Amino acid sequence: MPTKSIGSKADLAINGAPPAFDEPLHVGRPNITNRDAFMRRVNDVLDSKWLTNNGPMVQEFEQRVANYLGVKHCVAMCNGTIALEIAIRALGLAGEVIVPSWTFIATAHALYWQGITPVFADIDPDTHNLDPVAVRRMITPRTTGIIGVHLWGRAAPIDALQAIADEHDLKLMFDAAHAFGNTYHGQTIGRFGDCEAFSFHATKAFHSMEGGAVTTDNDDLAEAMRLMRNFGFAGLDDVIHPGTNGKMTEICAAMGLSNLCNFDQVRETNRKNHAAYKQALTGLPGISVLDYDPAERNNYHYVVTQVDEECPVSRDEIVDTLRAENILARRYFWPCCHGMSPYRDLFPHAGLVLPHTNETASRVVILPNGSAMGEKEVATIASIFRATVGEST
Ligand code: T4K
Repeated sequence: MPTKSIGSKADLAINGAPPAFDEPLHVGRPNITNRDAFMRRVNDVLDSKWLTNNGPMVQEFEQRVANYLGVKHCVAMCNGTIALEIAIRALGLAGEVIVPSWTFIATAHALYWQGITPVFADIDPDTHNLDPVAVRRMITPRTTGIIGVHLWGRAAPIDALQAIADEHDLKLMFDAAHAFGNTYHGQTIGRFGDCEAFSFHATKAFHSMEGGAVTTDNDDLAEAMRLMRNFGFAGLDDVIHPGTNGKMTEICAAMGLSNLCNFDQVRETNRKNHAAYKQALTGLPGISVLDYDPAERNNYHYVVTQVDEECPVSRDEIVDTLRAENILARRYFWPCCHGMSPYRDLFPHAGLVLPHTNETASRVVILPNGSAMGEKEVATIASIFRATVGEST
């Protein structure tokens, strides 16, 4: 609950006043949706003495997620990064793969970790997703694939990327870490490209504490990934494939199953908070809240505000002001992958072909959402914005 009302700059913690919240408000505070159902499942797991290795909870989780997404296979993994890595390996990607730089570092690392060069293509500043024209420009004889990212859960330009992949005989996969339950042209994300990789990290709209999955309609690909996540074991004492340990635990699957039942509630809470933010922040000079297409289904997990030139204060001043109030706003994903190690040293000139990435990512602030948030919290955050930009409240 907020602890003060804010009428002017003098009321701001950054100017010496007490913070607006005693407890920090996080971006990505986990939604704990159904504690009793989860605890019942935990007891079942403990009673069964089957804790991991493709147990009954994981199998049920895979089936339910596949049904929910309308895809043939869901291959559950221990986290989203391993899901990306296993998908990349199962698709046989090598050489260079085109990715956006404006994404969580795991998208690039999943390639680099396997000796593959991530080649960063620019984004469309309106959609925040890969610009297909920029993708074409980055294709070389070493390119083997494209990884589109559905940033903030808004679908990448799937059809255009598929056309490029078909034309150049490239693999196409998606990092769908943000997009659980969302649609593209009315079809649930999870079946596009060769496969899609999800993260079910605690901070995601739908989570299993730690977890991830690759979804696909391709039987052979799913089979290869199932082997890879279990060291390549096809049976007792029988390894037929190089593999790793990417297995989801039974307790994580239990958390995922209880959260899946309540996912629609989480989505509705997020939608209401997003609408409240939108209404409260609209009209402030140089501040806008990114829209979600009302014709699609969205999880509204990320409240993305953009701070433009007309705003009298900078993006970073806004972040510092909010953090002083105990509102832990985030500059996702700054300074983008090409600004972080090892990529900033390997490709010191990458930024030259990423003007929209640099410009747009430097203007974004992500605000808290989820079940820890409600009308009062959103109203207080809006009053902090108003005082910061010098509007009377
Ligand atoms: N691709 C994309 C596009 C992704 O966004 C991600 C992950 C991946 C791939 C990889 O998936 P995973 O391997 O992670 O499954 C967080 C998450 O750790 C990361 O999963 C997520 N993206 C990214 C967008 O956000 P950080 O470094 O910002 O997380 P952190 O630890 O600062 O947590 C965020 C806030 O939530 C903090 O204020 C603390 C709070 N928090 C966090 C946890 C874990 C809690 O209150 N409770 C908790 O249990 O990366």
